[in-house]
Amino acid sequence: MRSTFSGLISTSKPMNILIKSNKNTPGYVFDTVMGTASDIKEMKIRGAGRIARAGASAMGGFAENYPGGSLQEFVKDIETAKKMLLESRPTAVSLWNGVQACVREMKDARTLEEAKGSVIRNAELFVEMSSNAVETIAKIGANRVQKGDTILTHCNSSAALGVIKEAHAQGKDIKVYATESRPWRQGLLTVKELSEAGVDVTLIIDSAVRSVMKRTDKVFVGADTVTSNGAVINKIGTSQLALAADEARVQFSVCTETYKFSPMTLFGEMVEIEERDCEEVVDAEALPKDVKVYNPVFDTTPPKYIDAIITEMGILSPGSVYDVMVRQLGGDIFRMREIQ
Ligand code: RUB
Repeated sequence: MRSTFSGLISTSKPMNILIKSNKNTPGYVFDTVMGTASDIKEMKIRGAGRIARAGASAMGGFAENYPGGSLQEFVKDIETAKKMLLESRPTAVSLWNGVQACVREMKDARTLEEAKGSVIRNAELFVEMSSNAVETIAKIGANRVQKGDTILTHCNSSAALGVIKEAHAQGKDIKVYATESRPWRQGLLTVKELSEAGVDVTLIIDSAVRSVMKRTDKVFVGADTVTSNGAVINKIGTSQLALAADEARVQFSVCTETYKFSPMTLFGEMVEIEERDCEEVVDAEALPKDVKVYNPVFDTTPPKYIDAIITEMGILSPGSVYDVMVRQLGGDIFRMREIQ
């Protein structure tokens, strides 16, 4: 699969992918879920928040268009729909949490209509909660930005860009360096979005990070996953930014919705780092046959390099992630294994 910039979706708005139709076969409702799953797989929908909202919307659409039958059939079919979506980017905890949020009340449903209603309601609630969280993070994070700050960001995170755009809208006269983010070059989306918002933005290649760190006041990045010990998994290269920021005594902040906190890590599970096709890095024909290509798309930044985790619940230290996770999961915490 070749990657193209034009294949990337740049919208930060919640995606409405509910498809209405007069067709009434269960197979048809699976088509819409499959469409979303394949858009996620092919990176047409990307970014942790967007894939979570797209996954939840697809679940809501599935329930809304489900043509009839019994509650048992629906329960079975929605499991299949869930699986299709989760397999599209199997390491994404945001997607897991978004999809799981839709089915959290299914066990209480006594009829098909109740089950469908609960999935539709919870999908809408998730999309709304997730979009509101990004806005709240923008406001809280912008308070950390001072007039005249130079900011460095990586990849294309709606949460991090929300902070930057809000600081700009508050007239803080900021400058931004944005990394290209090889191999998919999501940085091109970032510079486009920031330039459209009127921000003074400069694109740099990934290897220029240490060089521009001298001129940087603050780093804001997003997160794909946050572990119970406060480590952050984000686009490959994020940990290099964190190391360079640490060396230069530059504040390193992670902007993330709390649903990216991974409950599985409480139980000692490691976060699996997605590896993608080597063709995304280089055309295989350009290489001698015995050369291998390794293409991990995320990396882990240890908590000691993170100054702040900016969430919709306020600014956290990496050390308080565990408390937030436990508080959010409440009595369900020891049942996580059963509901996976
Ligand atoms: C995107 C990426 C983003 C996070 C957070 O990787 O690493 O920083 O997903 O994004 P990819 P957001 O392009 O491979 O999905 O803040 O929008 O959720």
